[in-house]
Amino acid sequence: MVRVLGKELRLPDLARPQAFDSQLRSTRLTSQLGGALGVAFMTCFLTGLVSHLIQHPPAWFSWPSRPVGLYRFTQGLHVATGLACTPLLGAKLWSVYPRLFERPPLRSVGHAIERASIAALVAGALFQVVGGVINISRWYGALPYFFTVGHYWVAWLTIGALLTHIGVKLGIARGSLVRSDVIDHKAGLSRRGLLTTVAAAAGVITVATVGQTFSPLARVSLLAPRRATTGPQGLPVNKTAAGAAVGAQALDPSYRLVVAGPRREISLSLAGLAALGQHTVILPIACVEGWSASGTWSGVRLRDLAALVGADPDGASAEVESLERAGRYRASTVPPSHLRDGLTLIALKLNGAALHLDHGYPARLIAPNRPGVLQTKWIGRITIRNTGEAS
Ligand SMILES: Nc1nc2c(c(=O)[nH]1)N[C@H]1C(S)=C(S)[C@@H](COP(=O)(O)O)O[C@H]1N2
Ligand SMILES: [Mo]
Repeated sequence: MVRVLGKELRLPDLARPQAFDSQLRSTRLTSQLGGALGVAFMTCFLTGLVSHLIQHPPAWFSWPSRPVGLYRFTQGLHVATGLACTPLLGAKLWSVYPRLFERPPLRSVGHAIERASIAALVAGALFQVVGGVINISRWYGALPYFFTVGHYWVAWLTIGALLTHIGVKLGIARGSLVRSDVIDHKAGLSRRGLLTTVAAAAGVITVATVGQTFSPLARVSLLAPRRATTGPQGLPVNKTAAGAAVGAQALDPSYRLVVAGPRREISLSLAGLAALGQHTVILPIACVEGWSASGTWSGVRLRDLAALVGADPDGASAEVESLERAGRYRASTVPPSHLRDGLTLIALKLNGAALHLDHGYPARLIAPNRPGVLQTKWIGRITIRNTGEAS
């Protein structure tokens, strides 16, 4: 015997439609849950798409460098709405549980499409949430696919299934939302009670996550593996210098930053970099995994380096390469929108001291409104090209 939602059940009963029977089930409840899930899902999908486009920009796409914290917000929202889908999806599935046992299972082609879309939707949603949580927990080995590629394509599949499902159900849902069903619920939870519980669960999950980016909530953030203030110099570390195998080269006194441009190539020692005009900016690192943390960075403006090598500071892009030999995030491209922005620095200092080795010593990129994966650490070489696109 097990107790489920206040009822005594024998395990074999769970596979029967009566298993979780409840007076609360109604088309209206399912529609209300569906509406909330639809909003959370769409928000999650669109913010995820933005993040993908920034990292793999097609020719038509450009992302501005201001407001500086926009990506921090959209990506925080992506992770929070994704996690909030879990209780919503659970409740919605519960609300239609008996219908999974309908006979005949497929009545018509339309019915078959409808059921297939639900199966794809549920499978896709679970895949995304489970994969996302595993990725945030940095348990990368547990995933049999490369996370960002799988996550991206399954997102399209799932959203396709969602749109099919909405197309099929919209009429029914609309009708049920304007009408109010009469349910007799003398005992147990009311529909409002159930919806409040689900909303509370989604809220708790959100709070438990956003603390990794919003420090007043950090202490209650159980689902946030990274605290915004832990790590050297008060900032979390994603990949360490040891993990990237760059320690020896980064600490070598003969280190030079090579900057190549249309007119010349220069090679700067740390003293040479320090002799150039220094600027200080306050900018966040906003990791795709949802955590973010602000730091005070000082260093040389990338646009000043562009001018030094004969590129147009207002119409050039830069390829920034790490000393790291392999590794997916060893290089990034700075588009003209970010290169021309005076907040984009080759940072030498963080929070008043020389960069910690794990934060990218001797020099790292820090730019406004940009995912953490593109803030390249331990820079060895920068190649700047004119694009002909001036502001
Ligand atoms: N060369 C290199 N730079 C890198 C990475 C990396 O793996 N290699 N990781 C990136 C990621 S995913 C993030 S979130 C930020 C984190 O910067 P931090 O460790 O200084 O907080 O660094 C970025 N820069
Ligand atoms: Mo990251």
